[in-house]
Amino acid sequence: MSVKVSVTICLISEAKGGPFVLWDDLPASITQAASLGYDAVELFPPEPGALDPAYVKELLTRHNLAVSAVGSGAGWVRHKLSLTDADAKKRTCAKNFIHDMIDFAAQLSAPVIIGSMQGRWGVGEGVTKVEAFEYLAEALNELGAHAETRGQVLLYEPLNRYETNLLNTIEDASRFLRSLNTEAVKLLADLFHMNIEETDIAAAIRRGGSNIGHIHFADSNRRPAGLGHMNFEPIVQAVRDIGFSGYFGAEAFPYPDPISAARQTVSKFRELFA
Ligand code: LER
Ligand code: MN
Repeated sequence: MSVKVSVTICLISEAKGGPFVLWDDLPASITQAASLGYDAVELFPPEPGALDPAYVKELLTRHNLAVSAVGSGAGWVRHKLSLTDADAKKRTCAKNFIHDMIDFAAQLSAPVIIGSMQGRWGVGEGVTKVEAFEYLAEALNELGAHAETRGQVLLYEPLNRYETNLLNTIEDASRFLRSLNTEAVKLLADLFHMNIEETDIAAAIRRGGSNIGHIHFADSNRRPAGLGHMNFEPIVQAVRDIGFSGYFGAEAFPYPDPISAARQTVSKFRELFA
């Protein structure tokens, strides 16, 4: 099995300006992804019930595409729901949102990503570090077990320090995942966050090893791969060395425009994995 490439399609109007390649129009974006030679699309729906899975499946089948992953970021950007909220009711709403997103994604044979919904700890948040990690562990244990009943894993994404103070590196996140009582939670290694937080991105990928379930593919400046100063060759070698056979999901700014960004990414991917 070889590494595959997917492209993000964002359907969340509140996320405008975010690092997603294709936007708004699902059928047109799926047609574009297929015509550019992508293997899959990564979907960011505004709600778990926003899309009819049968309709999405029909579009995908027509274009011979898979879904690489489904993002849960709408829970944060639309509803300000976080798994580490001080308020127990809001934590339950956050878990329910992701639970329902897992059910939606499973119908498309895809895992769900927990990124911005992980939240943060601090005085301003009304949550101590110990409490936040307790809440996060409890949520990942429950949601990981739920994903497993749907034949899926759950993808936990370490983010850079400007987005969370929970877990910023692959090593810290790997250690945390080992403390859970489920093995269904895997890591999402986002090269943009790693470029900020890791000492050596390739070494971090080797350390993450088989715990890495998905990779977000962007350059150092979060522009499409090839438009920044990321040194991709050692990263690609590390990905090969760990036997990764998942997706490089293009999560980058639509720079200079969505179609050019999608074209640039797929051409850089083909060059790197030729
Ligand atoms: C989500 O995949 C991500 O990387 C976050 O930075 C989005 O806020
Ligand atoms: Mn990401």
